[in-house]
Amino acid sequence: MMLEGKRALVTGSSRGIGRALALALAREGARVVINYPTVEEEPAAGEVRRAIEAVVAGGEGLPLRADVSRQDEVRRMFARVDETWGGLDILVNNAGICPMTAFLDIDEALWDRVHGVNLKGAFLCAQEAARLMIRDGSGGRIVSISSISAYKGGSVQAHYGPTKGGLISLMASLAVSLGPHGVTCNSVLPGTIETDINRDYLATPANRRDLEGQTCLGRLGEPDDVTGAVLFFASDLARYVTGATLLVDGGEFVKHL
Ligand code: NAD
Ligand code: RM4
Repeated sequence: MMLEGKRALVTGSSRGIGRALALALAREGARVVINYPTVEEEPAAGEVRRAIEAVVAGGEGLPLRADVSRQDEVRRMFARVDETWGGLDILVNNAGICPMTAFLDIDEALWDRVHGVNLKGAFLCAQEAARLMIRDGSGGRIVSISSISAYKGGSVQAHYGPTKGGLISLMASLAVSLGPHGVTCNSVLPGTIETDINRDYLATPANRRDLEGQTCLGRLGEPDDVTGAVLFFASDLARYVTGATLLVDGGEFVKHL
């Protein structure tokens, strides 16, 4: 129970990595906001709440709808969190999209949408979280889910990789601004984790084989493979770590020959 009594919010936690993170934080004793973007996602967010209640005695999940790319919705969500729990200790910027698209086919609207969710969304949420954390003066944790795509290019990710590089840079600047308030800001960089975001891409056997072969461990990741790194940054174990990055990629980045 490393996070007993802590109040956490995981953006985009109705599915995939976010869902695993919400459950992992709850298992460590945190109350968790299960953020989701649309009414269509409401049943999935409700399922995560029930899963938390089922696996954690006294566990509490609070589903809240907000599209993180919209400041009005983000502000409303953080106001609800503050009304309900009187503040926030941990923010995990996890919401993200990656509509795989060849470079020449990426139009302005798609570029803006991907940046709006992945990078602006993290900025908007971090700013609201920081206001509460600074006000309460009890420190805090901001963890952003970046990606190995911050470092490596992709033929169908020219709109996505820059948002993930941008998150590392955003966390660096926030580490500087928020350090004096005892708030740490770090980035987790997953490799390829099987979720809805890459389901279609991985359905092509050659794509799957290629990505599996790029790892040292010889397999793709699953959402639970990412939770340890986030729990580390979210907990007291990482109390002197800020502005850092941690690859969780099965050794994809270091593998050359
Ligand atoms: P996913 O598609 O399963 O989940 C994405 C989640 O984000 C969903 O719950 C979705 O509802 C939510 N979301 C989308 N738009 C949103 C918005 N505007 N506001 C709020 N929530 C929104 O994908 P995933 O793999 O679980 O991705 C989670 C994060 O991990 C993303 O930031 C992704 O870029 C990152 N990531 C994934 C991988 C991977 O291989 N799966 C690798 C590196 C990084
Ligand atoms: C990740 C990484 C993965 C890809 C997902 C969509 O950041 O690039 O390989 O599957 O994005």
